Amino acid sequence: PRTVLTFGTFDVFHVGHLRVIERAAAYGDRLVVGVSSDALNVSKKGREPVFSQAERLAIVGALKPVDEVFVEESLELKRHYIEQFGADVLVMGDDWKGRFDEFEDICEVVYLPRTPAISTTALIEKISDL
Ligand code: C2G
Repeated sequence: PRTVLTFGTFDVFHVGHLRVIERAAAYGDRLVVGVSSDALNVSKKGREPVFSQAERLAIVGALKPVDEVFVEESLELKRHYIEQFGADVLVMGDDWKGRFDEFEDICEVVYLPRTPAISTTALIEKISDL
C-alpha cells in the first residue's frame, strides 16, 4: 500500500483545505496528515491560530479521506516524519513549491495548485467585516 503524507495548519477549516486533502488522498491508499502545533504557528506567524491544535486535529481526523493525524511540532522534522510514517509520497500545496525537493531521495514530492480565492486570512477579514 502507498502512504501519502501532507502537512498544514488547517485553521478555520475551509473548502481549499478539503480539496487539497482529497487530491492528496488520490495519490495513494493511506493518507496521513501532520497538523501544525499551536506553538509552531506562534513561532511561524506570530499569532495563535483561531482554533486550537486539539480542535484542528479533531476536524481533520474526522474527514473521510484521512486515515491518521498527528501534531507537527517543527518544520525541521519533515524527514523524520516521512520515515516514521513510511510515506511514499509527500504532497503540499504549491505555495510550498520547491521547498521540499530535498526529500526526493526518500519519497516522491508533489505540489498541487491551491484552490483560488480562498484563504484563512481572507475569511478572518470577511468575518470581522460582517
Ligand atoms: N491550500 C489550498 N488552497 C487554499 C488554501 C490552502 O490548496 N486556498 C492548501 C495549502 O497549500 C496547504 C494546505 O492547504 O497544502 C494547508 O494550508 P495551511 O493551513 O495554510 O498550511 P500552512 O500554514 O502552509 O502549514 O509543514 C508545513 C506547514 O505545516 C504548512
